[in-house]
Amino acid sequence: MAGSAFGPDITFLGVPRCDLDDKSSYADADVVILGAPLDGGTNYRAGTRFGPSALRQACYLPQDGSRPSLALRVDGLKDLKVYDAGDVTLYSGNIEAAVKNIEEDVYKIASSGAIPIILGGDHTIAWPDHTGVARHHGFGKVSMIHFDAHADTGDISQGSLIGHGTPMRRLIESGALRGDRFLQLGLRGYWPDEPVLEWMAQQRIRSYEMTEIVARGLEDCLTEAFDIATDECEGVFLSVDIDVCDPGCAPGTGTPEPGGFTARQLLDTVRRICYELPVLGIDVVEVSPPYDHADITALLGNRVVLEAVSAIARRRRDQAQGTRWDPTQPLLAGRGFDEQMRLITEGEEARRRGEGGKPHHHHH
Ligand SMILES: [Mn+2]
Repeated sequence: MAGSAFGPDITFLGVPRCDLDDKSSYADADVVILGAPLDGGTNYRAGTRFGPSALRQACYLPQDGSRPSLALRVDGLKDLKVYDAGDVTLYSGNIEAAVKNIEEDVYKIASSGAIPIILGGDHTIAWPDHTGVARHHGFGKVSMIHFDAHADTGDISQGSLIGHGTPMRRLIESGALRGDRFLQLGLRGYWPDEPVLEWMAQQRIRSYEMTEIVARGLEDCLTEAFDIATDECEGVFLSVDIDVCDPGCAPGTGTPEPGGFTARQLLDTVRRICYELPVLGIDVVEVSPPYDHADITALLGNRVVLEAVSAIARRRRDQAQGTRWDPTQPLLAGRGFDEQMRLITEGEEARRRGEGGKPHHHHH
């Protein structure tokens, strides 16, 4: 452990490394990134074992552990203490041991007071990811907002209780997650079947199928979901299956389903959740590099992580300073633009008055 399962041995965009076996190496962490290179839970196309590696490096900028956000005006990777613990030791062919190891590593991070961000891996990992967080904050105390084309609430898949189609049922059965504090957005297509839908209804899950989201508007659905997710819970676990996006925005995934979110919608939504809600854990799953094209899916997954970290940083800054982020603010407002405009305007006025062509560069 404490390294990447598959080379090169890199951290997320160059943030410092920590070792989960050495508590002092992440004692001051706000966020710890953890890779879960598992694809033993897939029922169709595999390849997500290469997800953590791709998510860590998919970017055209230097791997220097710094990413100032144009929109949020914070450097999430620098303003927060962010470490990368490397990949969980696991063998995709031994899924029972794999989920146990993932849960233990996530629990180590959560119990240190840091937010774990787990890079999948197939969606099987949501079971140990949420459980590891709930072991620290309390079973039933961590709601979940889940983005996915698929409900992932199956019971037994191809003879196995553990797989990427069943993690949400395991979480509700164990009591880690309350069914009535489980919000799903982006479902569509032709699965699950009636008996599974009936079980979901009995658990009082709130599932937003794409048609409802389009008819009502994403923002309305989110506002409603936020109220449910924060009721009687310590905080929220955010689980992002990249296949919530349309395959045009995320082709590199195991079970693509046409008709999903745009990349813009997903990034805005992740930003809004991490800015407005107390997020206790995050996973980004189902990025399968062997099926990707031009790194489209890995790039989006990398930006989902960055958007989350940036929004958490901005949330904490605004809470400390009593301010609030304004999404309508022009990019250059407050960045010397006003002074530049004053000089240009002054120069134009001078020209109109016939005082010469050059604007004044001195202050009055
Ligand atoms: Mn899923």
